[in-house]
Amino acid sequence: MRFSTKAIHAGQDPDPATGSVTVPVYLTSTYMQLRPGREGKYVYSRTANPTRNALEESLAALEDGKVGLAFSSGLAATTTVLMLLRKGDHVIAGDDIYGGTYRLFDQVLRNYGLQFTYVDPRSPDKVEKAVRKNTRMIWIETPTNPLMRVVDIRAISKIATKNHAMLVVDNTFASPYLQNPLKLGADISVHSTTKYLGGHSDLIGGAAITTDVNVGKRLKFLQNAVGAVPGPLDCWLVLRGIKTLAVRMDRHNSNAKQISEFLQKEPKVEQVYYPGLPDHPQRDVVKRQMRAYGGMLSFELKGGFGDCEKLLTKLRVFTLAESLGGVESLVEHPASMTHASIPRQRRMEQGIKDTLIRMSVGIEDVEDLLEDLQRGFKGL
Ligand code: P1T
Repeated sequence: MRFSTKAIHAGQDPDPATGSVTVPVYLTSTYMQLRPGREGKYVYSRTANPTRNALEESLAALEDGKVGLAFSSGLAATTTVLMLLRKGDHVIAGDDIYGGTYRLFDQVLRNYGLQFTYVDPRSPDKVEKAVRKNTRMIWIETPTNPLMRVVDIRAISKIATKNHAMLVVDNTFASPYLQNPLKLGADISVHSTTKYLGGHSDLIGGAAITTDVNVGKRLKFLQNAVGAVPGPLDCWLVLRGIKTLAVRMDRHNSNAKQISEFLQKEPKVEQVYYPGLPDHPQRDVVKRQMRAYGGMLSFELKGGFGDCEKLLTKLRVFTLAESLGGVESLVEHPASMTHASIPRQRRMEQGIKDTLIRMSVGIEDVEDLLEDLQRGFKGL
């Protein structure tokens, strides 16, 4: 089956009991057993739930993986994946990642004896040089949050394989419609399903998908043992979102492309970061590993923070809010919002300046978005 068909049908056969065309929401915590000690297919909803199972099958199909697992948030998926490691293990992580992921690594998991080195993964040499004897995992995002840098998944996967480390790719920004890390050599693809997969800014969820059955078994064990599972209603909402993922992404893509071109021409804009622009520095990698470019972009404003604040509060169709990947357009200020948990010095070194603005371009009529921006820039 091709992507759009899988998105509607994988894991979502009509309900055998009733013929219901959509997967029922199994709002139950526990299941009647016929005899003690002999477990039926379902026992307890932390371990398995039919609505969650449907979502997990769908996620596996979308990423061409063997095992898909759903979690209560993107960070819950990340935490559980990191629990594949042991005290003393070393992780090489990309230096431009979601602020919350950095906070989890640096302020939580480091206290449990995991070691982290941050490198710019656009340079495979730097990743290779950071490998230690105890390196067990390489963690990258691509495109990155918020600078839209692109990492060559295949090149990094070669380094991971050579050094017996797992490669994990946070595929949230691209979604499985635009990029499939497992096909490019990654071991695990992670998502915040809060974003494009859910698609309507109405839930918090996460996912981890792998082609490696043994890794999948261990992750399933951890999913139950750690317990960061989503409720059935949230699973159902993600499943419903997934059905329209392909059509939404096409529109996100075309709207973001037009907005990136508008911003490039706007005199108050210093620099636009969008993988769909011909002058994106990793254009060749983009072309190799992404089907299209998505709805996320960021840009540097000329002037100071005052101008940023003015613009962000003048927009009417774009909503000032964290998060991304929903049908509505959002705009935010990484330095004070999504990436505020990264120390300022470090943020500056990475290029997340106080004048950086990030947009999640929605699927509204692009003319309304462009008019909103024209109005916003007027008088800056
Ligand atoms: O919010 P949660 O569902 O826990 O997902 C965390 C997460 C993981 N990975 C990436 C690439 C993300 O962007 C996020 C969450 N990001 C935002 C809330 C944001 O506005 O960037």
